Amino acid sequence: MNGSIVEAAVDDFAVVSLNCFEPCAAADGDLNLDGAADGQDVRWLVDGILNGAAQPALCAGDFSANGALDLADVAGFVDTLIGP
Ligand SMILES: [Ca+2]
Ligand SMILES: [Ca+2]
Repeated sequence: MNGSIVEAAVDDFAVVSLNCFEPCAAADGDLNLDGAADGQDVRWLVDGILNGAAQPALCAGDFSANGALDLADVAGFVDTLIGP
């Protein structure tokens, strides 16, 4: 290139996908957001483990804090259901 100037420009682009996730607060087990962690949330946890889940259900059930509903969350969920 010996001193020559190369100019380039981007004149057209599109954002095809943008995911903005808020950090999760501590999981509370209330996956269906009805105000209580109870048996009604079991189906939501199972469905989330099998099929994935979006916020806020993901945050409510992600006891292992790894960003996904998985088997690692079951113990924390059960502890919440039967806890004091
Ligand atoms: Ca609930
Ligand atoms: Ca998890």
